[in-house]
Amino acid sequence: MSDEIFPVPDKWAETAKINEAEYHERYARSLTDPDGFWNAESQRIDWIHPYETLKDVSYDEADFRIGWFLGGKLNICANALDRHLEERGDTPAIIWEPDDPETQARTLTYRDLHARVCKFANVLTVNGVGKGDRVTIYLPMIPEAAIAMLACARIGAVHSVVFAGFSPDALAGRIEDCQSNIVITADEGLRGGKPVPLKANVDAALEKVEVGRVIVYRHTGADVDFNPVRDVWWDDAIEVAAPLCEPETMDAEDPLFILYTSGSTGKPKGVLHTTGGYAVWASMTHEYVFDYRPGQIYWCAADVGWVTGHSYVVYGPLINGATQVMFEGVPNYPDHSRFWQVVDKHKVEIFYAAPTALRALMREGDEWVTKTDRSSLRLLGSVGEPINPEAWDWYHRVVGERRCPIVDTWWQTETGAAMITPLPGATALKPGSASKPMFGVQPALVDPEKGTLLDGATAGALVITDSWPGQMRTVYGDHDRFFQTYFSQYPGYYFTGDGARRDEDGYYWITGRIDDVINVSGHRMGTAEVESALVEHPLVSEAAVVGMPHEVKGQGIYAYVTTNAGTDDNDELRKELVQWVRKEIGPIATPDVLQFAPGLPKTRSGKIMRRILRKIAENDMSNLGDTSTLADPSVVDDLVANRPQ
Ligand code: 6R9
Repeated sequence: MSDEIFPVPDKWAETAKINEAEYHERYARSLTDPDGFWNAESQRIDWIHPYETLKDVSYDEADFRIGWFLGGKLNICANALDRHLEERGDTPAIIWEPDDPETQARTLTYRDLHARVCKFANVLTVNGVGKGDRVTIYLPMIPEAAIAMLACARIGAVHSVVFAGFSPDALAGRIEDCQSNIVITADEGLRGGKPVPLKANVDAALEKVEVGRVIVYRHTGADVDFNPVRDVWWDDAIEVAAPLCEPETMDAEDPLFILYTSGSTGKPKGVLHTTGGYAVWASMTHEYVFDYRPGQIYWCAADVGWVTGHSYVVYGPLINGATQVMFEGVPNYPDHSRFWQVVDKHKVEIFYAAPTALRALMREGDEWVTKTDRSSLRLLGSVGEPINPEAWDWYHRVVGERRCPIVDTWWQTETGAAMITPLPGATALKPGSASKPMFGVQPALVDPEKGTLLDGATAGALVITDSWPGQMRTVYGDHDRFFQTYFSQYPGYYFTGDGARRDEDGYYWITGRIDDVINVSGHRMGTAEVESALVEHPLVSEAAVVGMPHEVKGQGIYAYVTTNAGTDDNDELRKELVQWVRKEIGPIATPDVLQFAPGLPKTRSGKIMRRILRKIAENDMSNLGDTSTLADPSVVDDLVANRPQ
């Protein structure tokens, strides 16, 4: 199955914006003539003043700097809204689908969105927010999240969106780190029918750190505490706000947003993106990766609390004048058909989601999908983690009925937007491979120990050898940490933290974070490879594999396996699965320990917390670290209690 190659469907090759020949031609041009290439691509943005110098970058410690489109002036909010008004003011920009299917969907045209953003920008100004100030946004998936972000961008304030699933502690830490003096929140969020006490969380966070103002959007109408000195109701403020707001003239390198992301060590880093390069990068990748043309209905299921929500819910699509679905809910509420019902209801053509959601749905059986229509779907996307060939196959065959290409987009909070990805009209697909670099991106593999560049078909640490416009510019408040984390390990390169394999066709296969590579008897083994083998077994729905200390082999393989609902997790099946992996990959991949796991410890964005799994595998229960950011901390107790001795 995993060897199968899916050629570009004829229809796509003929009609897509970029076909295979064009991909090669433009990619080559982006490297040999960056000035010409980026000058053309930068035209997608309305500049108040054109840039003077394309790029000023050095990865050397002594004169470390990253800058793009220097001297250029723009406003990204004006690019996302104002300039569309004439041509498509009455076209829907956001079709909001609520958590409860019985609740009315809301449609905001570009004109509606523009009017709301202008008013809210004035609300911010009245409440003391100015250019360069940091604004913390702690909102659920409602249009007001996009409105708040765009209002910040309009007046030059720097937004820091904190995912609404994070705890008061996590929120407090992020408010403190970027010293923001204002928080925008809602009374409650709503996910899968359950209220999320956002205002109460903000109140709890503000016992640890102080801010001058909290703006509260009334979403569910719940009764919440209200501090009349500090708190303001969104609606009350809007009612008296002036309707006009001129967009602030921003320098290409003025900060646009901070987004916190966890690293392998230390507290979360405030990844800072600037304005001009990010605008070009988010817009360009959105257009080419999704072959997007205005009028098409696009749905990115990511939360605005993650970078995918920034680049592919807010900035990329809106700069491109897209019509998109914004979804408040979860894939399995009220039942496992929800995603596909939303697709049918709004005639979604382009759908972009994370493998973890797909695997969860796959586990429930095909009928939830097949009983829906889905004939509107033309293109599917995947992001956030390696998509194992079995999930890829299911997505392709069951969800997309073999009609829809899958763009498996590899990128990071740090990279701003998609870096390695198929283009639907240009790239033959190999299930599980993110395939080829985006224009301007130069991936390379280095020997993890020696740091030397590796040629040809090989595996190694994934680095990017030169800058691209949407690259993060610093870790907020800690520029040295920025350099140390990403540029010190392999001097001269940006280190992604991921491992990858490049095959004989030059396709990249991301194998997971480099610290997830297991060295068994001197052989390097990608955890994703073992996981992928396990989930190909018909009874397995999800697997996570980590290294464990092994006296003879150096490292052994510890596999956590979640089986399909209703499966009897007995010793016989355990043996069968161990044999299965042996057979799928080879004796070198034989799991040393296989533990059945009814649930895996995941962050709320769906990433498996391998740190915890490694500790359990090492039998080091004293040091499990912070489990408070997990979607369900109780799964850890279960794993500890049932660890095979
Ligand atoms: C966009 C996003 C980044 C990390 C990245 C990698 C993993 C993301 C992937 C993928 C394999 C893909 N990752 N996309 N791995 N294939 N298509 O997810 O950003 O939350 O910062 O995570 O996610 O390990 O380094 P972020």
